[in-house]
Amino acid sequence: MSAPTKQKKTVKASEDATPTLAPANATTATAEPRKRERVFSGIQPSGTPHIGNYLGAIRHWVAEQDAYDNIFCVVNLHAITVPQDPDELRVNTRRLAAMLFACGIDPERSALFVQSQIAEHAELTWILDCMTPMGWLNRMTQFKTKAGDERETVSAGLFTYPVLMAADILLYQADVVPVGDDQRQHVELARDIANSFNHRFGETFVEPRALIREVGARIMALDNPERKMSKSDGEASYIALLDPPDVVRRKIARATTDSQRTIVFDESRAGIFNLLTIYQLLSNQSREQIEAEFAGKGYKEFKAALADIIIATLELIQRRYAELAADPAQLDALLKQSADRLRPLAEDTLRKVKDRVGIV
Ligand code: ATP
Ligand code: LTN
Repeated sequence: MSAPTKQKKTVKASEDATPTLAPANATTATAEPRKRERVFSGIQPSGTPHIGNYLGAIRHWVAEQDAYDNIFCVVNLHAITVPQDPDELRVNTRRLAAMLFACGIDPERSALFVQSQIAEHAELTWILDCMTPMGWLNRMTQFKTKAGDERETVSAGLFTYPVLMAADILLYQADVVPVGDDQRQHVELARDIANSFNHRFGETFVEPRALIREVGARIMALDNPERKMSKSDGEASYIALLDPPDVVRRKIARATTDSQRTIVFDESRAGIFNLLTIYQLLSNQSREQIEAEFAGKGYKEFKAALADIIIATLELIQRRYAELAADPAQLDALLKQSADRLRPLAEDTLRKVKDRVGIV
C-alpha cells in the first residue's frame, strides 16, 4: 500500500485551536493562537549521548530556542524496544535530562520532559498502530538495520517504534521536527500517518516536517566511517559527551583515516572527511579556512587540534552537568514542571482523536 496522496488543506499551526504552550512559569496551557511554530524532538536514554547526537541534533535545539515554541523529550518508552537493565534505564533517563540542560536547554524557554510521564503517548500510539498499514512499517530502513538477522526475536515494539515516534510528534501538534538524517524516514511516516488520519476522520493533526541540517546531520563512527556514530556501538566508535580529555585524545588519535597526506574536504575519503566535519562544526570556520590552516601539516597535528576543540566544548558541558547531577531533586522538579505544563495539550489532542474514532 502506498502513502496517501497529499491533501490540499492541512491544519495550520496559526489557525488551529490547540492551546499554546504557556510560558515556563505558568502551570496550564492557554487557548491563545500560536505565535511561533512548534518544535518537538526526542532522544533515547539508551547508552551515552555522544558528539553525533550533539552536532546532529542537540546543538540546534539549543541554538534555536528563541525561534520556536520548544518541546524536548527523553524517550524512555522508545528505549525499551531493545532490552534495558531497569536500574540503568532509571539512571540514564535522569542523566540524559541533566545532560540536555547542561548542553544549554533552558527551562525558561523550552519544555523538557520524560515521555512516560505523559500517559497519552502510549494511548495515542495504540490508536495510530491500528491506523498504520504494515507495509509502511515494512519500508523502515532503521528497523531492517537494527533487527538484522534477528527479525524473529526482536520485540514487536522495535517494529512499531516509528508509530510511537509519530504519536510523540502529533500529540503536541508540532510543526517542525529537528533531527539527524537517520530520522528523516520516521518523520515522513509521522506526516503520512497524520495526513491519512486527517483524510479519514477530518482535520485533527498538524502535518509535521523534518528539519535536517546539511552539515553534521550524519556524523560517522570514528573506527568505521562507513557507519553512523551510534550509542549502541562500541566505545571506540564515539566520543561521549562525558569523556574526559585523555579519552578524547586517545579516541581521536586512533580514529580511522587513510594513507594519503593532504587535509582537505574530500567526501570520497570518509574518515578524514568526518573528522574535518566535526572540526568545522565546532570551530565555526569555513572549509577553505580549515584547509588553509592545515595546508602542509600532517594528520597528527590536525588530530591534536581536533582533540583540543572537542575537549574545550565538552569541558563547559561537563562542568554544568556536574552541578545539575548533584541536585537530583531540582532536576526531577524541572522535569515534572514541564510534564505538568504539557499534559493539557496532550489530553486535548487525545480527546479529539478518541472522539473522531468513536472510542468512548
Ligand atoms: P542509536 O544509534 O543507539 O539508535 P542514537 O545515537 O541514534 O541511538 P538517538 O537518541 O536515537 O541516538 O538520537 C537522538 C538524536 O541524535 C536524533 O535526532 C538523531 O537523528 C541524532 N543522531 C544520532 N546519531 C547521529 C549521528 N551519528 N550524526 C548526527 N545526528 C545523529
Ligand atoms: N526515534 C528517535 C527519537 C525520537 C524522536 C521522537 C525524535 C523519539 N520520538 C519524536 C523526534 C521526534 C531516535 O531514535 N533518534
